[in-house]
Amino acid sequence: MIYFVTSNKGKYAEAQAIFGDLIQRDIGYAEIQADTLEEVAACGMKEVAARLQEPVMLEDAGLFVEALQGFPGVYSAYVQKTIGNAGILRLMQGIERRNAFFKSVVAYAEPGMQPVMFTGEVHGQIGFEARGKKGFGYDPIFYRGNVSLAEMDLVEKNKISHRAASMRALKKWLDSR
Ligand code: ITT
Repeated sequence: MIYFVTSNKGKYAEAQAIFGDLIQRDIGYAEIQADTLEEVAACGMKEVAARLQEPVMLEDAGLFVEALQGFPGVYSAYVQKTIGNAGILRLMQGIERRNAFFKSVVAYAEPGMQPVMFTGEVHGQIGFEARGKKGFGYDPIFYRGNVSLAEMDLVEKNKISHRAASMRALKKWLDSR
């Protein structure tokens, strides 16, 4: 049984659809200020692995907007909490280049084992308006074609998402041992 350390129910639901058996542990960990999601995840894993005696995974994700030089990137959680989706749409006013991607870095470790990490990305566009009620976070403003991630149900989102890609890679690695 794997413990998924996250405070985010949406993330947990998406991961559970891939792993089946999974236990959410909302125990928190320090998210360091760093330039990459990989550093944030690796540092979080060090802290979590020292506290838990079970197989454990955590995931750090971010939205990278091309015209904003990758912002909010590693600051995605803070930006979502502060200016939110409306703030991103405002920053993008008058900008035609709307390309953006989500990246997910999942870290996994068992007691006494060096952590492993897997990444996934989904590329799309920042829309001109927020649409949809499903998903969470930036989903309503992130589009694939004419459809926002918040208009997709979990099964559809899991066919294409950054998180589904990183977690499927981890699952494949676990299954192949
Ligand atoms: P943790 O407890 O797992 O850290 P979190 O919500 O803080 O939960 P992250 O730091 O990984 O997760 O996420 C950074 C921000 O990006 C946060 O505001 C999320 O809502 C948002 N985000 C992450 N994955 C997303 C997705 O699939 N769709 C939309 N927004 C997403």
